[in-house]
Amino acid sequence: GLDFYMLPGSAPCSIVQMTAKAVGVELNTKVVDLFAGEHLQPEYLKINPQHVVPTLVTEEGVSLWESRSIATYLIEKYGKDDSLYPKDPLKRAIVNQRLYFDLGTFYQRLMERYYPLLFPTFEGRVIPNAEDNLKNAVGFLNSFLDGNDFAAGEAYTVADISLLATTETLKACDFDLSPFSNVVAWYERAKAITPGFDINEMHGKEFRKFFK
Ligand code: GSH
Repeated sequence: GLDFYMLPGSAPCSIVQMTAKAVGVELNTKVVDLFAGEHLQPEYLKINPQHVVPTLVTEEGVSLWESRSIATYLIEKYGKDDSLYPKDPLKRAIVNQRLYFDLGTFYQRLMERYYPLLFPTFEGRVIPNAEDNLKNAVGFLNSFLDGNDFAAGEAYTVADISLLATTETLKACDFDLSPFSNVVAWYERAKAITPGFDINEMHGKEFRKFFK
């Protein structure tokens, strides 16, 4: 299997693991204990100078990071077809929009809302209106799902995998999803067809432990 550096409880790691399952790639999982500072040790910095998980080492020995970038690489390299990440430029653009929304808006706002409560390095970084900003982001996702079964339209793609990982973390924070009925229905629909969804649930459970 490919060496895969990860931390239980990490949504970005979940994205890569679910995608690997979907395309049938074996990962050789190595836990990096961020709380013990393992990611800042010289051995890890050699693998990833940006010292984040997830990181994947390819067959060529090249390190890749940024979860969504790893996920799309795995599909392009190992997928049996392009259904999870369509080659059609417009379809791909919509999938990419959802992926970048997940990275830059949805997960970002989750982080701004909850990380100051959980992690010492984020203490004091309290952002005004963080709760409303997060609710707006979930509202955007809800609107993308208007009349669509999946995040990027009628077909299930890597955008669903990515957004499911963030949504799982949101659930672990006990965020109330019930006002967002499209999101609630999509979560169940997408969960039911996601290979290895138990991995996502494991990450959610681990994230929950960060709340003392
Ligand atoms: N946008 C990145 C992705 O999607 O892969 C986020 C990666 C990230 O921030 N990972 C966190 C980390 O490794 C853990 S979930 N933090 C350690 C550090 O930044 O030093």
